[in-house]
Amino acid sequence: MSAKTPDAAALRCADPKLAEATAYVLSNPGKQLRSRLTLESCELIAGETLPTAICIGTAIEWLHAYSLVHDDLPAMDDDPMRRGKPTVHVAYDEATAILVGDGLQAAAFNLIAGEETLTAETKVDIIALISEAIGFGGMVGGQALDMAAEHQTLGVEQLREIHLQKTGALIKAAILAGARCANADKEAIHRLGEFADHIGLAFQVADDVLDVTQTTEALGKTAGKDQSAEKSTYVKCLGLAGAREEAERLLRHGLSCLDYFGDAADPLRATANAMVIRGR
Ligand code: GRG
Repeated sequence: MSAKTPDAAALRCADPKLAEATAYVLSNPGKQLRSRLTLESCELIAGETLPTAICIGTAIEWLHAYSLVHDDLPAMDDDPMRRGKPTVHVAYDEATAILVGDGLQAAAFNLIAGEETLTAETKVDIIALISEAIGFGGMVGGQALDMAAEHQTLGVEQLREIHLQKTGALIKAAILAGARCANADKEAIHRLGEFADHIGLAFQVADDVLDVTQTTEALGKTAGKDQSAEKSTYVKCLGLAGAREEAERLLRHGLSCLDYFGDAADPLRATANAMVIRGR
């Protein structure tokens, strides 16, 4: 079972251009790694994929899509390509891209709020968990720190601080929300949280490596962007071989957190491996 293909019609948007631009984003959903993590983490705890996890995974994908649309804007990364197609501000215009992102963020929380299979208490917990992860102390704050770090060379500890927030927080929320909707106990949440922190960082390190080793065609977004924008990356800090080693070290540590769950965590192990060992 997988997350629902997000359907723009269900978002009830009366403006044809905004509706079309939203459909343009949602019809090209990317790898859907975060919703896969939500479903697998739910399945690990509940022994099956609950419909609730499909709803939460879909909402997480909408939030991720919003972050990419805004990240690509001229005021941020100013990127013309995403998922192999022109970015929203290129295919439409900048105002439309801002509104698509804003609308997707609201729609994601509305989707969870309306989910009938969740109790009110679990909904509030999950909405609190996800909103904290994408806000000032998470994805948005991490994005600001990352932008402020351009033209600098940061150390591994500073990069860790930034990317636990910018990239890691939503990945962690995806994993923990899947476990929370299955009523995971404190120990399971603790183990999954530590797994998530390491996998989120390893994913970012792998992304930095791919930026310098892959073509624009293979990535579906502009290759070499980190260097041209003078981003502070793991490759800049550690060199290519050092960054690869760091990704593997983080992956190993993350996977060790799953030992507690035995074979039941195999799907999560496979996803973690796929997230870090990409395009080599
Ligand atoms: C603008 C609010 C705001 C936040 C932006 C997540 C983010 C913060 C920016 C994305 C920049 C980036 C390329 C980060 C590296 C890790 C990452 C999120 C890669 C893209 O995720 P994938 O590979 O993409 O899962 P797909 O397209 O497969 O969904």
